[in-house]
Formats: sequence, C-alpha cells, structure tokens
Amino acid sequence: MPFLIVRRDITTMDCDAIVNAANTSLLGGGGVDGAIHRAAGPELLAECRTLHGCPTGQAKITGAYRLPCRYVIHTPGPRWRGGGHGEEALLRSSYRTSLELARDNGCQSVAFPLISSGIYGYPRAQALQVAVETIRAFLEEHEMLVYLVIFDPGSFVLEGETYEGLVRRLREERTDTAAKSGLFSAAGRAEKSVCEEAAVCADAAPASLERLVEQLDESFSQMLLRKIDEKHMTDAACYKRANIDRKLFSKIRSDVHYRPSKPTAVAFAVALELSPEETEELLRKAGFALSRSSRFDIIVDYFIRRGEYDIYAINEALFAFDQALLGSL
Ligand code: AR6
Repeated sequence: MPFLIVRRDITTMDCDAIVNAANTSLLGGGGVDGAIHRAAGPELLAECRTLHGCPTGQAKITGAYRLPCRYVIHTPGPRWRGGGHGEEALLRSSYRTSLELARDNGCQSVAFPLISSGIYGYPRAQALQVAVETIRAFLEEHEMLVYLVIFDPGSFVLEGETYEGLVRRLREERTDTAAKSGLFSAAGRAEKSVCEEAAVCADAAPASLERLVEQLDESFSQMLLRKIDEKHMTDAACYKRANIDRKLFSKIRSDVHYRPSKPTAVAFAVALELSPEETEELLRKAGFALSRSSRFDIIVDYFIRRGEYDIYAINEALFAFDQALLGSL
C-alpha cells in the first residue's frame, strides 16, 4: 500500500496508529512527544507509567485516548552524537520495530514524525533518508498505508546532485522566456497529434460520428496492462512500484474505460519505467500531457528524462515543492 509524505500536525491524523518520537523514560517531553501527550490527555501518561520505559530503537504501544487515532506507538530514537555511535542502526530500528508493532496490532495505517530530527539533532536529510528507506523496505513485504508527517517546512531538506539539478531546472524554467510559449516539444507534439486527430474527426463528421466513437483507440487501462505484460512484471510489483493501493489497481484492471487522476497515471509510467515518449502516450490516453507551465510536470519530466524512476525520490522532490504526490489510495 502507499507511502505518503504529508504536511500536518501528527496529533490530527486519524489513522490506526501514530508514532511518538519519545525518550527512554516514556514519560513525556518536548517536541512531538509533548504535543501528543497534550492532545491525548493525562490518561496517556498514566498508561505510559505502567510500561517502565523503553530502550532506544525499540517501541511500545498504548491507547490513544483523546487523539483521533486508535494507538500511539512510542519509540525513543537515538540522540545524534556525530554519527559514529550506531545512530543510523538505532534509527532504522525505531522505524522497523514501530512498523512491526503496528502490524502485530492489526493496524492498516500508521503515521510517523521524522524521528530524532528535532531535539535529538539527527541531521534532517539523513533522518529523512533512513525513514524513507526503512518504510519502503517494510512495504515491500507488507500491506500497510504509511504516512511520514512533516511538521515545519524547515525539516524537509533534500540534498544531492539530483536535487540540485532539479532546483537549477526549475529556476531555468522560470527565467527562460521561451517557456512562456508553452509546452515541451514532446508535449507540443502530443497536442499537435490531438489536433490532427480532431481534424480527422472534423473531416469525417457528422456522418460517421457513430463509427468513429466505436473505433476507440487502446484505452489507458489496456495500455497499462499491455505494458505490464511487455515488461514481464507482475501486477503486484507494478502497483507497489507505482505507490498505488491494490484495490485501486483492481478497479483499473477491471474497468477498461477507467480514467485515472494525473498523479496516478504518472505513477504507472514511473513504475513501468516508460521512456518520455511512452509516458506521453500513456498520459494522453488518460487525457493529460506534461507541460512546462506546472511545477508538477517539470519535476516529473526531469526525473523521467534522466531515467530516474524511483517513485519515492520523485515524491520527495514533489513534496519539497508542495506538489501532489505520485500514487493514490
Ligand atoms: N507533528 C508532527 N511532527 C512534529 C510535531 C507535530 N505536532 N511537533 C514536532 N514535530 P522532536 P526527537 C517534528 O524534537 O528529535 C522530546 O522531548 C519536529 O519538527 O519531537 O526524536 C522527547 O521526549 C521534528 O522534525 O523529537 C525526547 O526527549 C520531529 O517531529 C526528544 O524530544 C522530531 O522532533 C526526542 O527528540
């Protein structure tokens, strides 16, 4: 099931469990821990007292009291001490044991804060990388909806060459006067071919309108299933890589005329590692094109043209620029 990054206060999440970046006493503190205890009410602290603490990298579960979720999973992440004291392994362990505890308690959805990245001082970009990698590895094996909840804008820092290139690209798009003229050449071609189709239709209308309507081209759903076959992929591998919920995939599979949202259509193009031209074709079947006038489109196009099909990396970049994420519930 999907992994989504959202900008929210975690105490407002109404999923099955939220995770608390606690300390080993489990008796409350500042940051997200303080916010969770304040929102849950004093009963949460009373239950926490019965747990007698928790080692760093482990997790314990309680009720959620006045919070909208069902459970709170408390995990003390590591305090950053320069990186040479097993911090990364402990942080991974905090995510993994919390996810396992959620699964063992029948949770289907769970929300994490960026553990250790506040008061405990773990560098944020590295904390994010650990969170994404650990959650993603778990979702390879399990069906669960996982949210990573980012609270303050400053806590979402992307680093690295890909990201720097993307920032450059977005800046160029802004200053490039040619950009004002509209679409990418590829998208332009897409538009042209739509116009050509329209012209053909216009020539033929009105007598053969019915026949034209009957001669529908391959649909989005048909092209998607064909590509899955051609790539020798299983359905499950495809919807997981697309960050798409299994139920939505079944709906698309069984409805030949299914019209996905743009983020869903793009998610499948990424999962199937389609070339820029194939991506255009698939999007066109859903009634979309990639333009130069939207940040979402530019970011997606940037990754696809570089042959970088990691949906999680693309979503991090989309999130950083406040765009809709790829995939769907
Ligand atoms: N919702 C979502 N995220 C939040 C919220 C919120 N309401 N409030 C803060 N964050 P921190 P740590 C983010 O300091 O670094 C406590 O005293 C915040 O921006 O809460 O693991 C404990 O008792 C940051 O990105 O936790 C421990 O002693 C992230 O949550 C110690 O702090 C984690 O920041 C744990 O430190």
